[in-house]
Amino acid sequence: MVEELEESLVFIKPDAVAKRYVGEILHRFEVAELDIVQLKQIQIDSTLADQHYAEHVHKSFYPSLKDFITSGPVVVIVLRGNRAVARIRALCGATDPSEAEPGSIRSDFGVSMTENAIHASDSVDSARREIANFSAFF
Ligand code: FUP
Repeated sequence: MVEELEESLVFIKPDAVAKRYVGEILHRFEVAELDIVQLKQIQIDSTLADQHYAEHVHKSFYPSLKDFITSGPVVVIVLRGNRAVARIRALCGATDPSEAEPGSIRSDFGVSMTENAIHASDSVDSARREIANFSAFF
């Protein structure tokens, strides 16, 4: 199969950082032979939250999502590897932890639709946009 080197923007959300799951989650990416290009613990502010979740800002759940995502530090990571975007999404599992595949990050560490442990880009185009949004913080 042809090598498709991709980058993805991932962040470990405040719930998982607070519960000290960062090391375990990073280990899963390293075992999957994904390379860490950038890694930093930051606080997402109001502007960055609105930029990152631009497609959700007018939805009813957004105020509580924004409160949560700005409530504590997140660990932002740019990962690179063969077919990284889809492989990382598979490692994360479905958005709702109760529906996420057993053994996936959200199944193991998420607690609700909002407190679901991790974000990962859903396409190569999203990854480009999201990496640009976060680049000032690296
Ligand atoms: P995903 O791509 O899996 O992160 O999921 P979505 O793009 O559908 O959702 C973006 C974020 O909104 C997710 F982190 C979950 C959150 N969300 C809620 O908090 N409540 C909802 O009802 C739907 C999504």
